[in-house]
Amino acid sequence: MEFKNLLFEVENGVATITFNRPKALNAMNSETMKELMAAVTHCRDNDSIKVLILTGSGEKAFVAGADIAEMQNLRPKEALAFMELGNETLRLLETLPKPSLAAVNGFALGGGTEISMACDMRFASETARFGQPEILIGLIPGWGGTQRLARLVGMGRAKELIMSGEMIDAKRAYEIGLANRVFPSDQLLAETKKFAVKLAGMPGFALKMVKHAVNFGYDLALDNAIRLEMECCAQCFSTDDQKEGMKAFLEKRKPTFTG
Ligand code: CO8
Repeated sequence: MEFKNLLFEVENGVATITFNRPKALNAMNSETMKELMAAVTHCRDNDSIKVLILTGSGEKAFVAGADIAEMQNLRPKEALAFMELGNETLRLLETLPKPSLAAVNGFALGGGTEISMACDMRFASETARFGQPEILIGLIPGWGGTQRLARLVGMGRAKELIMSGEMIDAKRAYEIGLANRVFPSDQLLAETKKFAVKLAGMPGFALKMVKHAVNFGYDLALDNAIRLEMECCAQCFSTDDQKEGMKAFLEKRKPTFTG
């Protein structure tokens, strides 16, 4: 797929979307957000793509937020339309029925942290910086930051970050559960791809069920959430991969999953 502000490649069942506006530190304007929606839709609809990685081009930034130049003169109604575009895209990403990994290679600020939080996991370089600095320009997060950050790191830490606008480094992000893993900068993409290829070889339907149960169970009452988990687990028993996985275990050999 060809885009103006994104690079897109697929290798070994892993699609990599690279935000590519390095002069603006990969800030998200509406054009880039529309391209992201098209790229994620393609990943959803293409069975040969098993896992998605999002990263940023250049040394410095994953995504330094929504494009402030584009936003500065918006009226509330226009701002709302930009928020709806962003949130529709991030919800599509969050509910993608396959795993998604953010390889955070530098600044992930405002909309950048928000995009990373719509992914299933965040792998960070040692030079990564996370933050929700909207307050410093008279705003609050608008692409789900108040909600996803609180769910990931707890309300107190989310309010601390959002109210102060302070950035945190990769080490702190790891400590509070925002980053899953931290790597030296020159190893980030290779390590993320290695992990993605590992997931690409796993039983795809079971991965889809993991994601569905965690995402949609999270906001349910515990009894209903456990019922949802049971239904997801039961459905795995209708797959070839479950038969193969258990047969291989009993025959003491490695399984060959077909997805
Ligand atoms: N938007 C537009 N341009 C940007 C952005 C951005 N978010 N971030 C950086 N740039 C541009 C700079 O303007 C500069 O351009 P130029 O070279 O033409 O002057 C270039 O990128 C390089 O940036 P700096 O010179 O500032 O680089 P530094 O190394 O000095 O600083 C920082 C790097 C700290 C990342 C700094 O650029 C910065 O603070 N950027 C803004 C971060 C920010 O506030 N992000 C949040 C934006 S708001 C948001 O994301 C809300 C999302 C949802 C709301 C939707 C509402 C409608």
